[in-house]
Amino acid sequence: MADAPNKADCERVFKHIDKNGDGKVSLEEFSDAVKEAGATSNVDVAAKMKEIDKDGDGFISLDELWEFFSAHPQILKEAVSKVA
Ligand SMILES: [Ca+2]
Ligand SMILES: [Ca+2]
Repeated sequence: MADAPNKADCERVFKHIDKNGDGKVSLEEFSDAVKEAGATSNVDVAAKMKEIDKDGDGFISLDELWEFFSAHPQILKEAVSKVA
């Protein structure tokens, strides 16, 4: 599968989104990332965050982001092209 999501790509995107480098993505950081991706108009950021934040601690971990990108490889591809 040429389009299979790649964990190294996921890590790059995660590091890019995690602006303060504390190893987790807050709602604020996530919201900035969504804005940066230009998808502001009809994205409910808080709802999306809840969808990705499986354990509900209010932060997105690398594992949680990876799980999301595994299910949505096309979004990972777009994200990688933006941080590259
Ligand atoms: Ca952070
Ligand atoms: Ca979490």
